Amino acid sequence: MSKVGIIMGSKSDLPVMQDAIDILKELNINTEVDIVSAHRTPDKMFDYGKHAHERGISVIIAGAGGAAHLPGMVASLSPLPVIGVPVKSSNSIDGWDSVLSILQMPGGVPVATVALNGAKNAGILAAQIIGSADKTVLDRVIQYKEGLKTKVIESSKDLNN
Ligand code: RP5
Repeated sequence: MSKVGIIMGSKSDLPVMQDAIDILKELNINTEVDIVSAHRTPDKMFDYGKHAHERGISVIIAGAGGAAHLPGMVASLSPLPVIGVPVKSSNSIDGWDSVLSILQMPGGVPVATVALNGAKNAGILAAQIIGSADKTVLDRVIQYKEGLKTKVIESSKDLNN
């Protein structure tokens, strides 16, 4: 079964990245979570980027903050789709540094960048990528979206009660 690899530059990113772990658990998709720092463990990052696809990982979610080089560097090393999560970390000035470090990739090396701290959407996007080739996962995504619709309809009913 497909797995999503979730990596982050530091354990301090975990409170944000937990949203990706949680939504993928809810969608019943296996994850492999690790800390991989582009700057502090560059050899581990190279190894991860080169070999993740060989052990059943089909999408990578990479979160980092500040000078956030992890998603882009992993995208340069891996044939897998990489979803980048900009984190508003302690070394981030205002979040824009994290966003732009991940977003502005050169042609040929895409990183699908979600919103600042948008790890939940990264998880959903990873599920949708897997779901495009796996009917069981696609059905779970459809159900999840139905749930979103129901919640909005229910909350608007509450307004007039
Ligand atoms: C980045 O630096 C990490 O992804 C994290 O967002 C930020 C701060 O890391 P720590 O100093 O908290 O370990 O590389």
